Amino acid sequence: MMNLLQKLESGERLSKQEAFSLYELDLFTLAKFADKKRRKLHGNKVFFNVNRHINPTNICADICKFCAFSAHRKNPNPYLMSHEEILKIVNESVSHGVKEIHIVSAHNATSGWQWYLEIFKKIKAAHPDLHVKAMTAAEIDFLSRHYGLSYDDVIEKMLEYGVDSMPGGGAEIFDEEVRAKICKGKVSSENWLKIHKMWHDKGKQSNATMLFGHIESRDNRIDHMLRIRDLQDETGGFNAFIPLVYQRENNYLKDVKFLGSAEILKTMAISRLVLDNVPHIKAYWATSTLNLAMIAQEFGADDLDGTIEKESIQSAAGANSANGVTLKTFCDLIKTSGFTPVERDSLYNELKIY
Ligand code: V47
Repeated sequence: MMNLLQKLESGERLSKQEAFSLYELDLFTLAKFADKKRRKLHGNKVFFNVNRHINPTNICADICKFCAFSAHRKNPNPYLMSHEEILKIVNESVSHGVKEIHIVSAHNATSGWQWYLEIFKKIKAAHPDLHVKAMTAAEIDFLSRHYGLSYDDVIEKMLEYGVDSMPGGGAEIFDEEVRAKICKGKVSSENWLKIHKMWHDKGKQSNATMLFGHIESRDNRIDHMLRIRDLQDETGGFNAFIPLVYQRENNYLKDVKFLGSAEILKTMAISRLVLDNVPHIKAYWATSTLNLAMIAQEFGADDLDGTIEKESIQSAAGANSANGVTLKTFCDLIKTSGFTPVERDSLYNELKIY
């Protein structure tokens, strides 16, 4: 333990063994070192962007037990947006200042791959400067398997049609045993990492998520972070790591206890300490609540995601995020917490300091 504390003090890289012992430290020791690291990287800044989430279909060929978004027995409300509907939302969003569109869909086996990909070309034709963050590795894997395309075919089409960066969804928990229990049949951990590597190798950036607070162990979380750290050493393509707090309503994962706030904050701090090569740790307020996401800024996180405007995945499972948050609320909260609000673009270039 002494050696671990010394390493945390000096800011040196933690060995895998040391990473696995971090949860044994108390919250405030972890906070002290995570905050030190966060301040060294980002000072007093809290980053956010002005974005809009769109989830164009909830019809899904997969059955992830944690998911309340896809149309199923507990959510018998299938929908598939037309490109016109999607464009209308994009146009409205851009007209009031949205700079990033974040598009994530379920795995629709009847819409055709063209429906998934051609929308990006239409969005870019109308708004060449709008950042399109779209297509999780899970969607790429689904299109590849279902429509007989290689990963490279899908990725090349994403590039051709105007996807700027990839979101971090679909990672869940990499441990294969847990994965088989919560989302059997979905993209494997190995392929999730392979797809992000392929994307990074094209000179593009992405994020990485981790869904926690369900049936996984603390060791599973550390293992997840270390797999991200290894890939990041190779490619350097991840912008942000996003620990997503599991929401428990309207789904098929039974007997899951509420995760305490201290455990959430410990996990944020540990993410900052283990992922020494990932620039940003995002406290995604839609899953942690806005207040805890703000407190997480003192425990290693430096980002809140964005204003979102409309959110369908986490809110379906009980989160209070359906209608986003205003820019003013963000700025007020960040300032009253003693931080500096920094509006960023999707690749973390600073746009405005409030
Ligand atoms: O991968 C599904 C998660 C993710 C639940 O890259 C749930 O900037 C909690 O990846 N409780 C999609 N989470 C959202 C996502 C994301 C969000 C914000 C920013 C970025 C980014 C990416 O939603 C899925 C899954 O892990 N999810 N169900 C649930 N019950």
